[in-house]
Amino acid sequence: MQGFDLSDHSHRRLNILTGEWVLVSPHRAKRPWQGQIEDIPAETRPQYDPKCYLCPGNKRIGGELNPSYEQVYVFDNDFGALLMDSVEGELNDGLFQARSERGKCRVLCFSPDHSLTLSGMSIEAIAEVVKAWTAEYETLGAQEQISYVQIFENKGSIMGCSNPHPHGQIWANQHVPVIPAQEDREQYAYYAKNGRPMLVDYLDSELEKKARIVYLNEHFAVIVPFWAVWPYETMILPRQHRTSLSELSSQEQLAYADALRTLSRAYDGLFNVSFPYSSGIHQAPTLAGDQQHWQMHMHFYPPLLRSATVKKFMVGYEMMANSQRDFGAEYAAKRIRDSIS
Ligand code: H2U
Ligand code: ZN
Repeated sequence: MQGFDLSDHSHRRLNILTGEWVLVSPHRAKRPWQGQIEDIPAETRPQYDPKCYLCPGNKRIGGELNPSYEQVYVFDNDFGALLMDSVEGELNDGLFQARSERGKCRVLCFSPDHSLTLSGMSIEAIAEVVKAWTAEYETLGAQEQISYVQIFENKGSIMGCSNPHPHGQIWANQHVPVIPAQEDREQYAYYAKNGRPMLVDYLDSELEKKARIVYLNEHFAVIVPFWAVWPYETMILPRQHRTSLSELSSQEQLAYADALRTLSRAYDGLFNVSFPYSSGIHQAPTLAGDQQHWQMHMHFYPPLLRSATVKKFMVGYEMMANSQRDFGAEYAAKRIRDSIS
C-alpha cells in the first residue's frame, strides 16, 4: 500500500455500474508517441441539404416525406432492427438457445438545421430535444410489450453515423438489454444493502473529491467517472434522485440542456474538431414495480485519444482480456474542464 499512487502505478478500477474492472496504466502515458498529430479542416455544411433524408420536406429512403418541421422531429426508423409484430417463439435445444425479441426503433432529428450539432444549438432548442426524449420514453415505455427504452446518439462518421444531420435514435425492447440489465443489478444490490441510490451517493462523493468534476450547474453534474474506459469518457448526472427523464421539472430540463451544451462545446474545443462520440441515456426500465434503486444518467463514449485523427482502438488486450486505458480519469477531467469556453 505504501507509495501506491493512482496517478503513477498500474491498477484496476471497479465500474460500480457494471461490476467490471478496467485496467489503468498511467505510466504508459509517458511513452514516446511517434504517430502523426493532424488537424482536420472544419467541415462546413449547408443549413439545408436537398439530398439529406432527415432535412425538412425531403424524401426518406423508404419514400416517406418529412414534414417541414421547425424544432424536433421523430419518426419510426424505416429499417428498424426491432419490430412490434415480429413472430414470437423460442429455440430450446440444449446448447442452442434463442428467444424472439419485439420492439420499436425511432429516429429523432434534433433540429431542422442540417449544419448544426448539439454544441451549436441554444439551451432552449436542446431542451426541446430533452422533452422529445421524455415523451418517447413515456409513450414507448407505456406499451405493454416494452421493458426498456434506449435513447442514444452516434455522432461522427468515425462512430458509424450515416448522416451528419443532427439526430439520435431510440430503440425500445421487449427485454431489458445487457448493459442496462447489469446496471439494474448493481444499483439494485446497492440499494438493497444501503437504502440509498448508488449513483446519488457516488456523485455526493465525487462532489467532495472534486478531481473528476467537469462541470456543475444547479441541477446537473458532468463528471469523468472513476472507472472511465474511453480516454475522454464522461457522465451527466442529475444532482437529485431522478429515476428517469419523466421526473425532471422544466427547470431541470433546461439545466440538463445547459450541461449537454457545455459538454459538447468543451469536447469540440478539446482537439478543435466536431467531437465524435456515442452517447446514451440509462434510466429505469419501464417494467411494473419499484425502480427507486435507479438514478438516470447519460454516458458519453468518445473514441479520440490524442488529436482529431488519433483514436483509441479497443483491440487486442481489450477484446481478449480487459478494457484498459493509459492516462487517468483525473487528467481527462482536467483537460475537458480547461476546454470549457
Ligand atoms: P445513424 O444514427 O447511425 O446514422 O443511423 C440513422 C438511422 O436512420 C438508421 O438507423 C435510419 C437508419 O435505419 N433511416 C431511416 O429510418 N430512414 C431513412 O430514410 C434513412 C435512414
Ligand atoms: Zn439534413
